[in-house]
Amino acid sequence: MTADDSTPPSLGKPAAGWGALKGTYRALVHEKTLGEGSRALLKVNQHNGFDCPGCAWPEPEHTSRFEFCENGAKAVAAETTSKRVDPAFFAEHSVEDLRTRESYWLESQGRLTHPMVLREGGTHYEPIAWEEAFQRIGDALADLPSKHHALFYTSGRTSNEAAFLYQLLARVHGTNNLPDCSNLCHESSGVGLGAAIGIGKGTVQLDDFEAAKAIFVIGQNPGTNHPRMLTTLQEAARRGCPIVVINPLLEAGLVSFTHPQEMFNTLTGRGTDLATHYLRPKVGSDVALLKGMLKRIVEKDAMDREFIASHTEGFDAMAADLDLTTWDTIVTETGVDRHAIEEAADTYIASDATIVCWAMGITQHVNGVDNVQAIANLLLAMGNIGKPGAGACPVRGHSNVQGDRTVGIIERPTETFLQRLGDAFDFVPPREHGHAAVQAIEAMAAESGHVFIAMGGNFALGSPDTELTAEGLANCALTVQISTKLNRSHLEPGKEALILPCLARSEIDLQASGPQRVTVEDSMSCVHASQGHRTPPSPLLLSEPAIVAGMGKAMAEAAHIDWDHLVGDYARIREKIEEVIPLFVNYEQGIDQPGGFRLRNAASEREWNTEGGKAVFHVVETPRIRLPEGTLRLFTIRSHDQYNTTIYGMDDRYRGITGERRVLFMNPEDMADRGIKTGDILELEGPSEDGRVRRVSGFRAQAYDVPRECCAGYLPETNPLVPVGLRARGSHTPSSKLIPIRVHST
Ligand SMILES: Nc1nc2c(c(=O)[nH]1)N[C@H]1C(S)=C(S)[C@@H](COP(=O)(O)OP(=O)(O)OC[C@H]3O[C@@H](n4cnc5c(=O)[nH]c(N)nc54)[C@H](O)[C@@H]3O)O[C@H]1N2
Ligand SMILES: Nc1nc2c(c(=O)[nH]1)N[C@H]1C(S)=C(S)[C@@H](COP(=O)(O)OP(=O)(O)OC[C@H]3O[C@@H](n4cnc5c(=O)[nH]c(N)nc54)[C@H](O)[C@@H]3O)O[C@H]1N2
Ligand SMILES: [Mo]
Repeated sequence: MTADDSTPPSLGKPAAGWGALKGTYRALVHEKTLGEGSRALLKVNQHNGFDCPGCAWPEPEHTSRFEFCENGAKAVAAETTSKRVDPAFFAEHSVEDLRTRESYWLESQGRLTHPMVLREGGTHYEPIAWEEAFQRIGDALADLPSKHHALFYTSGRTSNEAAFLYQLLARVHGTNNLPDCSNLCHESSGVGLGAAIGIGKGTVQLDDFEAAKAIFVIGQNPGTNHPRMLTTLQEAARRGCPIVVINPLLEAGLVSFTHPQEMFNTLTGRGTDLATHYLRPKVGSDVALLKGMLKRIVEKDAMDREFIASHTEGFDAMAADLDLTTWDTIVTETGVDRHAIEEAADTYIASDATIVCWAMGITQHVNGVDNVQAIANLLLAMGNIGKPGAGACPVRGHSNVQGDRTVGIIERPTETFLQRLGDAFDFVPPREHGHAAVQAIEAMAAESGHVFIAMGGNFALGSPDTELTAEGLANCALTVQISTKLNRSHLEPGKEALILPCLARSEIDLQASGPQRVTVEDSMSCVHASQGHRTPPSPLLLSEPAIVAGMGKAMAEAAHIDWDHLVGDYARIREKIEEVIPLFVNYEQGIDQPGGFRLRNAASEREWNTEGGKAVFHVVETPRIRLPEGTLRLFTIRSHDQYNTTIYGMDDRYRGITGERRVLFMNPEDMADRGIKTGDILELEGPSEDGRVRRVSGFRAQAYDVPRECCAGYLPETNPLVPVGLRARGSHTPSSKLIPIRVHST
């Protein structure tokens, strides 16, 4: 059954509640892991347990027994599945055959158990011994025409220890080509905040939510993507803290929420109302809306003048630009009326401590960096950084994407970092900046013979321009995927391809000195330990650090590093991290504490590591989006049953969709203009100015409450429409939230 009117059918029912309990149970049953999976769930986010492999929302310090959510449970169930993808599976299914399967099917086949190779000209993956696999990587890297033909991709589940060794490996090889999923995700936050407040991270801690007098949630859908955040918002709502949402879609999770653990004492089934204000701008118009709020603040002379004078620069230029931005423009661009924007501004003005949270609705735009800087302007105007209950909160995606960056997964490292790394490991790291994700795609597509190594993730589907990315991967001399589960990236091989299966978070990682713990950093700069307790699904699996060490030992340039020593006890890797990155102080003792420790965040102490030593107001351009007649703004979103490219199920409960993913959510008037009815089958055509045809078909039209001229579809099915060149100025983040498309009935 699917919804066919223009309001999400699930609205009116609170998010989570019984649905979440049922969803958890179903995920465990589907993965045939009811016993194992449930036991594993008891260890999630507990001291001496493992970090939830789901999102990067922090754990409260005094956790209750069940510190996980429905979607965390799905991630754990997916890991602890009793199903296996072994050599017999690969003997039965050719690569050609597997390419005809949906991602959902690939994911459901279970855990990878053996290292596998697809030899040049081969039709099937075959088992390969670890030593031979490592040797082939070493040989392929040695054969490259230049060091920069090697690309080392990372996805954000990788632990600090594995990530640190991996960036070392890339740099010892001789390149800074370390594209990562952050390039596709929060890069605009890093770049925008770096320039505004001198650090590319958020400034708040979990405790701040208890002290906040207003909370803004912009371009984020926590009900699905950070469900534990709803508990925090619920507590805030209950004590009367206003919650202002800015989002073109009315997301059920932000309207009302019932905590699954309270189901039994809220027999009425009524949830807590969350959003007190819900503004629904057209996609891509946030800068205009934020400028409207700032205009109001200036008009009412509500700025924190003392803070502005002593801590910032650039206010006057920013204010002068506001004068040039008329309310007419603001209202036309956003489609939101002036009164609603002024009300949101008045809520902001009335609060003396405000937190602004945001995610992909802000960062994945051509003006993603501007969006972030407009948010920073708003915060700085009233001194809302560096005091209790206030600050910037970019809510990260993957559970350790922030930590990976901290320990060196970056294509533009600083000179200081490189010097310290070189000193600690006795080599001269390369200085040339490397490729971010989109540049890696362009490089692979333009020239054959690269070696592409992926530490986790699903580059083939997570990336924009799916066809171009596949061409790039096919051009490679060797592709290597370090993975837990089968995915599309294994089926877009280079001339030769390797699958290296690794341990997952919940599993025992046994090395020479005994079982190991790893560390991760959450969205609020807290670093803590994670230790698995389950028996791995196959004795052949290696940990991610051990796989990096195996590759290192096969590389002549890396021979001077004692990889076995480092991997024998991960505390030795942490010692090296501490030596290279001064932010880490007493690392080992820090992670012995329940809840771990927080990395120093200078901006939250009002110390601004910018060029001028002050926080900076930026003049940002007001977007004037003028698309050719008939074009719609497509924004790509996650369903409730997926983790990025991993599809757990075919439903999207809060949006009322069941059993399908090729859906285009459209405004009813836009449908009428085109003679389209709910249920019609559509072809979607993306930009083609660069001469490439971008098309996907078989999408079912669904009337939905979206602003005019905007429409939404799920990633990764819509990724073939996202041009690699359509990306944020300054951060190269693909414009996944505003792709000009045309729709045709077929
Ligand atoms: N269960 C689950 N959890 C996840 C993930 C997952 O796939 N599944 N993914 C993880 C990752 S890597 C990430 S980065 C996060 C992503 O977390 P989110 O950013 O919440 O994910 P999206 O689905 O991309 O949702 C973006 C939201 O922005 C809104 N939006 C779109 N365009 C605009 C715009 O122009 N302006 C505004 N104001 N809003 C807009 C959309 O309506 C949507 O509500 O979640 C992480 N957690
Ligand atoms: N159109 C569109 N495209 C997008 C986005 C969007 O909003 N719209 N969002 C972007 C964002 S925010 C992100 S972060 C990227 C995500 O891009 P990626 O991070 O590349 O993709 P994921 O789907 O998160 O990766 C899933 C795979 O990771 C592997 N895996 C899972 N756990 C582990 C582990 O513990 N170790 C290892 N080694 N492997 C593991 C499994 O094999 C699984 O198939 O996608 C981006 N793409
Ligand atoms: Mo992400």
